[in-house]
Amino acid sequence: MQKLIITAALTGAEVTKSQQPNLPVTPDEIAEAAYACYQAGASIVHVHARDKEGNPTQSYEVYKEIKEKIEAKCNIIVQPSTGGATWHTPEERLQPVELRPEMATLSCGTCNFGSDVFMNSEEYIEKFAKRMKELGVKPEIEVFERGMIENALRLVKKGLLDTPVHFDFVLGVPGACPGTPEDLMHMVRSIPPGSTWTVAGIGRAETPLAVMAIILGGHVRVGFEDNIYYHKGVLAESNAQLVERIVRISKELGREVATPDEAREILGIRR
Ligand code: KMH
Ligand code: ZN
Repeated sequence: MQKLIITAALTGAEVTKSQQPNLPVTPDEIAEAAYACYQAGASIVHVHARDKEGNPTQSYEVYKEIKEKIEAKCNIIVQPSTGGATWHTPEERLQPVELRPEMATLSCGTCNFGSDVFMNSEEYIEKFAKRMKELGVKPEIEVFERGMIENALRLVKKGLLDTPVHFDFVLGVPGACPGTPEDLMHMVRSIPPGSTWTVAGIGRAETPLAVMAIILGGHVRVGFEDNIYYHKGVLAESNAQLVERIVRISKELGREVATPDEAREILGIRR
C-alpha cells in the first residue's frame, strides 16, 4: 500500500477566530501552523488566505506572501484553494494559480453549502482546469457530490485534466453529500482504477472517515477548515494536534506516513 499522504487544511474560508481561537489567519500564523503540521507528519497544506480584517481573500499578493513564508520553513507541498469563499468571483478564485504552486484545488460542480450555494459552472471548471494545465499545477479534484466525479472525467476526455486523477472527497458539508461510511465507499468505487484519493470528513465525520481511508489505501485531510474539535465539545489545540492523531492511528494500523517528497512521487508532481 502507498504511504499515507496527510493534508492539513489549516484555515478555510468559513471558520472564525471566535469559533476557534487558534485558527491561523495571518501569513505568519499560517506559515507557523504549516510548519507545525509538517513536523507532525503532514506532506500537503491546503491554504486559504485571509485579509487584514481576517476575512477570506483570494488576493495573489497574500497567497504569494503565505507561499514564500511556508517555503522558507520547509518543503511541504503548498496547495492553495481555488474554491475561496462562496461569494468570491471565479476570476478572484483563480488568482493563486498564477503563482504556479505545485497543486491547487479544483471543485468540479455546484452544490448547496450551508445556507449558500457553491457555484462551479462547466464553463469555469474548464477555465480553471485549462489554466492549471498550462501552468503545470496538479489539480486536486474536490468532490462534494457523486456527479462531480463524472464532471472531472469529462475534463479528462476533453484533454483538460491528466490521469491519474487525484480526488478529494469532501463529505459532510451541510447541503451536500453526508459523511457516512457508505457514502465514502460509493465515492471510492466510482473512480477509475489507478486514481488517487483523499477524504476530508467534515465535523464529526473527520476521524471515522480518515480511519477508513487509512485502511482502504486512500489518503487523509484534517484541519480546522473541516473540523475545529478534538473530541465532541472540546476544541482542538492546533491543526498539528489533528495531524498527530492521524499519524498515531496510521502507525498503529501499520501504514507508514509519506514525507513531502514521497507524496510528490505518489501524486506524480515534478518540482
Ligand atoms: N470554502 C468553500 C466554499 C476549496 O478550497 O477548493 C470551498 C472550498 C473548496 O473550500
Ligand atoms: Zn478549502
